[in-house]
Amino acid sequence: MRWKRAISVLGSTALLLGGLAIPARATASSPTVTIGVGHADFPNQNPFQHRIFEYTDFFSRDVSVHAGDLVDFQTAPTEFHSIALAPAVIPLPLFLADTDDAPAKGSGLPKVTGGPALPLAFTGPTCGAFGMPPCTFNGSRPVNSGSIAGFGPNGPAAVDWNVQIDSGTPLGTYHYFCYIHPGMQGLLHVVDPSVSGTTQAQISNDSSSQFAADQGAALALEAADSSAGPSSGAPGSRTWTVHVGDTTSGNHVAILEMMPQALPNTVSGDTVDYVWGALEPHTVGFGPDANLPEPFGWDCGKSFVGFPLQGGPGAPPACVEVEQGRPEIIGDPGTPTRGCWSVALTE
Ligand SMILES: [Cu+2]
Repeated sequence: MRWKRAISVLGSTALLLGGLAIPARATASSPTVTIGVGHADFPNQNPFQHRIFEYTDFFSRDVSVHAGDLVDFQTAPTEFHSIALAPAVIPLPLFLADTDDAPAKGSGLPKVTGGPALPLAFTGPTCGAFGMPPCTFNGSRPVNSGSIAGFGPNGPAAVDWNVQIDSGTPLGTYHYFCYIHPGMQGLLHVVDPSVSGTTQAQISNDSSSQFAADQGAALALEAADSSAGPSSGAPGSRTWTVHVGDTTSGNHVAILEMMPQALPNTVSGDTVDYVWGALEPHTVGFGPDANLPEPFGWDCGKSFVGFPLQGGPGAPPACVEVEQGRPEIIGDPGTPTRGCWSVALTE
């Protein structure tokens, strides 16, 4: 028995948006500070080993600047996020429960349909990116990056998004966050000129500690999820558990991996429970890959128009259903936001 893929919305949207990726260096003027968006961890980000740690975290999470400063939110290579700086966190969901289709097979839970944050995840930057003037934040209105993928013209690269803190911005605490990853948040304090801002060295220090903690939590969770044995009972009556990705308790690392990656000791009659972790939608399919539907696409009622893996979703087809005022994007088939799906093994 084998399973071929667990495709996260992030991994697949990063692929979809590869063509929109923007070159790495964004501005002629130097940023006052650079805040990391996600983190490179190449030993644990290896698609050929079918395991990717996605760092849904800012490095660092608490930074002080002055009005007039330029802040560079720098997305790490291969990471994919949609970030904003705003007076308060805006909790827009990326997915909603699909209310007009039958529940997902296996889990019996609702399928998912695109939520109001999804367009942000598919729309490129309009300011602050390479070749564009910085976005301007004045303390009263949010500024959005749109989708930023950590890819340059020649492959994975750090990608900048620059925000000018307007000279008239009131002193106070503001929020940077990701529309895709609810746990990914930080505080930007605009402080009086008589008070020091955070130095880049301090940000690096804080980031090192955060990264060590995030990575440690992810490695521990991966080990725990990969080590579960079967339920008790005779071979042929046991239940095995496979984690379809997982998210660390602080929501700062999403593990994109089937855990364990292999179940060599299953026999006919055993059952495998596929358990979805929090916050990351995935699909489970049984290969070969060429026989599997695309993981995301347009819902046309009785049919499904999958997104191509490159070039983005494009315009919705004429057949698309409209749900809550939006063309319905759906994870297919049987993709719950979380839950459990059981497969009985037979010969
Ligand atoms: Cu994110």
